[in-house]
Amino acid sequence: MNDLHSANPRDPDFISRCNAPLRAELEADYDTLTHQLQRRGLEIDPIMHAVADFHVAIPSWGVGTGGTRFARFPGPGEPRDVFDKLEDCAVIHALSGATPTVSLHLPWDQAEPRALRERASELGLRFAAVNSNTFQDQRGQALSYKFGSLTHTDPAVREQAVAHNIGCIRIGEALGSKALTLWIADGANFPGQQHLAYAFERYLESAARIYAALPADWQLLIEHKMYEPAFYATVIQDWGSSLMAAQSLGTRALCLVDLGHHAPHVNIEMIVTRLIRAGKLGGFHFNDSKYGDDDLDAGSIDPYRLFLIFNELVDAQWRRVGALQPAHMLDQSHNVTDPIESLISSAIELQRAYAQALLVDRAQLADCQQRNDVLMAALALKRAFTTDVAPILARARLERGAAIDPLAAYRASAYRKQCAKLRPVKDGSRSGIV
Ligand code: LRH
Ligand code: MN
Repeated sequence: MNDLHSANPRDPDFISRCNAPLRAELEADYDTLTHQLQRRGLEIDPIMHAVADFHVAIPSWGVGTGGTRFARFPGPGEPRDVFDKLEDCAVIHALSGATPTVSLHLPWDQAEPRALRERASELGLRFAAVNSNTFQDQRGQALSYKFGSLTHTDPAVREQAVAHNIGCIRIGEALGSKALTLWIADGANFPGQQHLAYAFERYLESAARIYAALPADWQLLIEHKMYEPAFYATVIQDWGSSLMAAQSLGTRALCLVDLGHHAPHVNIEMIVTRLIRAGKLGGFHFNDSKYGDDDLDAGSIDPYRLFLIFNELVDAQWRRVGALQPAHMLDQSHNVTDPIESLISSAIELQRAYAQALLVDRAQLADCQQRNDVLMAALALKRAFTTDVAPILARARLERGAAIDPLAAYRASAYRKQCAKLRPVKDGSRSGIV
């Protein structure tokens, strides 16, 4: 691989040069798995094609090094603006074959929409949901969001927040997005600080005005979060509040599940099943966590939980639950890894969980559940989860013209070193998530 140093990782020739020495081994492994699955009555190719069709959106705010309130340690070759971010997103997609869309955050990614759209299409990218931001005060902003935004007691602040969200929709329209993700930090740090019922009514009133501004083919994705930055009560604190809001707003208001926005040990796959039944599962922000909203790499802490979520999605497909097309997005903060490497491997971890969920023998599982054969029912899931589907994932990438070993190809290209030369270190903020 030595002659491959400082190559353009998006160059199809570079990728096929990286793949060449790996193809024979992949074919052999794929063949072995083909026979293993045939013995289980499973055809491998339809699963591989389903995995190849699985896509997840990249959060623009995830390609720069993330941080915490304590510190942020920027790495070399940090993206300087949204155009650098798009460049990096295109590298992730070229090597993984699984991330053709980018979810922008406004105003962090503010730029001329036509230029953004043109650059994105040059890079083979499209735009997923846009994210509004009324959890920070921007320079020159008239009214502060210190005590809330869409639920603030001052109608002028609510008006400002509604206008910002409508502005995001208009920019999103120009970019070709089809959804607005609405996460607000509104809440309280002290019992008594906020009227819990009235705050929710103010949310519904403000959100209804945002919903009314949605183009006919757009969705509003409501993102709940248990706590942070509010540490006593958050207005849209849980899936119940989110579902109540979505049901009151209208058919195109749906619920977005950020895996890190729940208390430890909460059964998120159960929440997913309930939202599917309500016809309100709009999408995911995939990540992983051990304690709070840690925004760690998807599948890095609890891959079985990720598998169980995809198991519910595949089960719903198997039960022919109609119109189930949740928007899959990653939402992570990469504080100690190269964000591009973390996003490539996280997209692959989602494909892994999906592939394993497609291996579950659902007829056998249903039979065990019906006969209360508890252990065999549990093992029906474990058998799928413990199947090494790596040949399916690599083959799906190859089918997509991507890299059999994307991380090795990324490192062989020395893209980060190239960025370090091209992108002078800007005096990054010493704390904060972006
Ligand atoms: C809130 C959140 C939300 C984004 C932000 C960057 O914790 O998950 O989705 O707006 O992270
Ligand atoms: Mn999120």
